[in-house]
Amino acid sequence: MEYGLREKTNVSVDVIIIGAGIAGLYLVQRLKKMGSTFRVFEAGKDLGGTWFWNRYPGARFDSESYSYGYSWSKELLDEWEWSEHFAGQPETLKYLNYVAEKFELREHITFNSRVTHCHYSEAENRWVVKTNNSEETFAQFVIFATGVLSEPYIPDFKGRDLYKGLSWHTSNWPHSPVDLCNKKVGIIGTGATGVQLITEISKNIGSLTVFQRTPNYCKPLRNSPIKPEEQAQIKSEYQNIFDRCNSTAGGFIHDFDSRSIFEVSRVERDDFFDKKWREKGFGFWLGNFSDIMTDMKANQVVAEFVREKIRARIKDRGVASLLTPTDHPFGSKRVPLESGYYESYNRKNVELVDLKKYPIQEFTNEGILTSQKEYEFDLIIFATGFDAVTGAMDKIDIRGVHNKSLKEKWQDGPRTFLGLTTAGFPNMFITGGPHNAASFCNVPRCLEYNVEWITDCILFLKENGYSKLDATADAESEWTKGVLEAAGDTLFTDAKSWFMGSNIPNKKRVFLNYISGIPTFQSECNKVASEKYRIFNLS
Ligand code: NA7
Repeated sequence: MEYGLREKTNVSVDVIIIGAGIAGLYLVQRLKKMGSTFRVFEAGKDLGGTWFWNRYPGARFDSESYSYGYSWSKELLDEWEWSEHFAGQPETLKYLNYVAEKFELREHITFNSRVTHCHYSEAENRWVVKTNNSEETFAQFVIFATGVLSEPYIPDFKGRDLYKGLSWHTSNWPHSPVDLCNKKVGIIGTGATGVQLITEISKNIGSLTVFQRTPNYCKPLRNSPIKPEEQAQIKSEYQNIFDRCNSTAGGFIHDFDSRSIFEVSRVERDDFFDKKWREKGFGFWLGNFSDIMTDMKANQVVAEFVREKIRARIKDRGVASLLTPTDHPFGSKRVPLESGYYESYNRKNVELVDLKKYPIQEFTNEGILTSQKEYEFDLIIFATGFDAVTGAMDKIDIRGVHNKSLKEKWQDGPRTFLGLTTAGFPNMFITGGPHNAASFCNVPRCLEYNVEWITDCILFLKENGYSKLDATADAESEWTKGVLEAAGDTLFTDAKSWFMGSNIPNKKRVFLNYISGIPTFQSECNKVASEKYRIFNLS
């Protein structure tokens, strides 16, 4: 049987892919080459995942553009030219569409199809997948390419439905342009998304009221167009760039300096900080001294440096104080990269409300009532983040062996082997799952690796006459323990953040990412593959 469009009418295929974002698209490319039969279900009306949904003004990479694209086609790398060092959302979505057209991926995707059920039938050793269109499909393998930050979170504010004006979450920004120039707008949330959005919309708006619970340590992005000579250099160095990314902790071109902050003189340290601060992107965070994320004293030195930078940019001292973080270590939450964020608060029509002092009591017909006063708005924007890493899977009724629900299995925190599989859910893979390097990564670098690992594994099973692969409870326990122990040695566990699941009420507070770095992760996964996947239960 051939792959392709014809399979859309088939109810039984080798593989079902859920999601047509960065991982989903590459899976299509790989499975096509392998000659597998497959279906792809995508909830959105078009492809692109994160870059399809997150089209709010100001949305852009915080990875260097040239480190973000797919690395698997030399032709693609030669053809595509990023216009800026950190591309905006429209360009990234254009890129993904370009890839889909070039490699003829789009026709394999069924859009507007949200998977609601995914049940494993032990008797038949196959998965039964249902969508919101009541379509039922069977497959030997199922791959969740559902994304790390794809399940929007809107807090359950009292009276939220009473509000009569416009409102939406940043990941549901309307597709047609929104004119805010005479509008009274309120925004809740000052994470990486809020920071990008506030900076952009405050330039041309009636008034903007920012409701902030916790300030962040933001670092200048320092974006600029890519000049023709830079373009040529990037193209000639692609292999080095990707090799470099795969050798670092987070898959970015930046990596921690091997020295401790306390190893160098004060002058040397300040020079180093200044140099890193002037760098583009995450260099100041992920390229800083080796101990800033493990030693609180080291972290405090960096944090104070950033606080000084923040204070210097805001005219009003009270506002500056509110925007200066003191309650969590620098970098323990994702560091927002900004391009004029702090200056937004020097505008007369931008107001900052401190929710720690004046919490939101309820929504009203006209707007928001805090413990201090009522605010009236034409539009309220929720920049309140995502039920990260596990949220998209939790929303699907996933059942494995003995009809066991994944949501129940993970209620005290996720348990996986390699962050790619979970015991009792045979032939099921996750591309950006919990305790996988992809959840703390320059995402495509890790997703590409995962897609290749998963498809190689499927090929191995087929070629060697195995029909079933399931992680053992022992392997899973060891992996989970190792991931959590490594995280426990860092300052990441000190913050309330999506890294810890603690941004969602009632979600178990447990580290969701993988912190031991790309080389360690890949070497563990490579070992499993080179040992012919024998650590799994194979039959
Ligand atoms: P984040 O980083 O989770 O930020 C969400 C923001 O929303 C943050 O400022 C939260 O404040 C705020 N929030 C959440 N719930 C509430 C309530 N109930 N009341 C007031 N404020 C609230 O999400 P983003 O979308 O900005 O970024 C997610 C990732 O996307 C980012 O890490 C990048 O990888 C790209 P809090 O800090 O919890 O006090």
